[in-house]
Amino acid sequence: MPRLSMSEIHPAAVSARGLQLMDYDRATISPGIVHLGIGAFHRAHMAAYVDSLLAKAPDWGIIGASLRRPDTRDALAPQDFLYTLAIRDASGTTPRIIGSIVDVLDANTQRAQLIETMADPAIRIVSLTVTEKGYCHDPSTGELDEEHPDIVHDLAHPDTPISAPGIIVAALELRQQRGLGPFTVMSCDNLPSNGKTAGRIVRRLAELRGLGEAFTRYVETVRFPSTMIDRIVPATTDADRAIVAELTGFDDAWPIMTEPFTQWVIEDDFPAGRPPFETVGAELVEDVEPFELMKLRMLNGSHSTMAYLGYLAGYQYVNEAIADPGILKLVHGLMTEEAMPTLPMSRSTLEAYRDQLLARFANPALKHRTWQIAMDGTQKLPQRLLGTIRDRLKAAQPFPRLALGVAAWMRYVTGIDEAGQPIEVKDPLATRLREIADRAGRDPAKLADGLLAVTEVFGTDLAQVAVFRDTVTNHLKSLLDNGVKETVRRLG
Ligand code: CS2
Repeated sequence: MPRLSMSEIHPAAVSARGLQLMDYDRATISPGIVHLGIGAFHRAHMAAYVDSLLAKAPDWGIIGASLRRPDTRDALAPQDFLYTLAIRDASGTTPRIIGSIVDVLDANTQRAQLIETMADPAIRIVSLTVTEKGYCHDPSTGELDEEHPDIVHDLAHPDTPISAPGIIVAALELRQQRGLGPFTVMSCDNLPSNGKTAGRIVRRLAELRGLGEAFTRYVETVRFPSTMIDRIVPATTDADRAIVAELTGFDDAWPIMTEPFTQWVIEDDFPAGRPPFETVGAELVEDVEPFELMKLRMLNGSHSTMAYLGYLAGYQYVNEAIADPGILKLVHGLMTEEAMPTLPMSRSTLEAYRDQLLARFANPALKHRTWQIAMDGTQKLPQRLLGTIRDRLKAAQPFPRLALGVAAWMRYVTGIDEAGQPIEVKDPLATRLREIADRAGRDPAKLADGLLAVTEVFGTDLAQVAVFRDTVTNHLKSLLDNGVKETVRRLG
């Protein structure tokens, strides 16, 4: 089977197989965007939008960069950076070849080239999907974590930065020295006010660099539009590779599997210019916050809750968890009774959004692992569950289902599932969580108190709120004594 690449694509043969191909001449594409964090999500989302607009705007190709591992570059380089996006639901799989990524750099071995590329006048946008932890911030406050090992490194070695904020600051420094205007920084991560958060972190790091007034003023002119990004993208497996090969007739080292749904809401604030995103389905708005809040609290809040409960109960995939009537009822209630009243949208908009989410979670073709979503809980809980809980507390309203989501995370980080099997808990704070869990054993009050003292997650306020602590502790006791299914059933 031929390896996917430009020379192997013969349009007639390809379209006979129902394979959707790019509608532009790839030789005419030049880069306008550097994207940090070229993982599966970006390749299913922004890269697909950009692919749809390159015929009209060929100077917005993407140069991707991996900050941690060279695996994406190694997989895509032999295939001219082309890859298959396979869109899946119960009715089947639709493959599409994406060509918007024109190069991928591996930051570890091509650091100087990456920073130099970002300082190229043709680059007008630097976008990011580096996950929550890539911002090196305190998730509960959203401020730069100045003690973060990557930040400490970048301050000591400013010319060889390893963090995303460090790389951005280094590139801005070069642009300023060369008399070039700044690029626009567009965060596409699931953080609250992701643009504002990115801006705060980059400005603080620039300040810590102590490069003087002129540089501080330059960095103040950088724009950081917020975005709400949405598409469910499970990690690719070997079984997926085989499905894609069968469908397309190509050997693709790294296809991406996703769902039909996609959404992108962007704050229109790009002084250095932007591609015509609005012509390919993105919504350009003045204020993205209401959309972001809706998505984080309803989609991601449900996702994390289902991930912890579902994993513990033995459900490998989200669609299996949501097929459990108890979990479905819980997630429906979490959205309707607890999250929706905290959101500024109309009731009918929120109900339609909820119903669409429940259908998306049930997509049987996606194979989205609960373990994947369970990852990095300390970085996710604040914006997915705790912000909603704070609003419920302020309004003197109950939050039993949100509290169960928090308790399920606590139960999950003990590292043993309900069948007594070890859980591979992936989290930047995993070691600390492990120590707290080991010290507490199966004592729910000790475990809850120990974890509530992790201020990066809970801030300094929540542990002091008796009703919050008690609700979480009671749920945790029930999870430990009775298991997930019984606890969910009792909640009704
Ligand atoms: C998920 C998200 O892995 C996770 O934590 O909740 O990646 C989710 O699939 C996306 O935000 C959907 O847009």
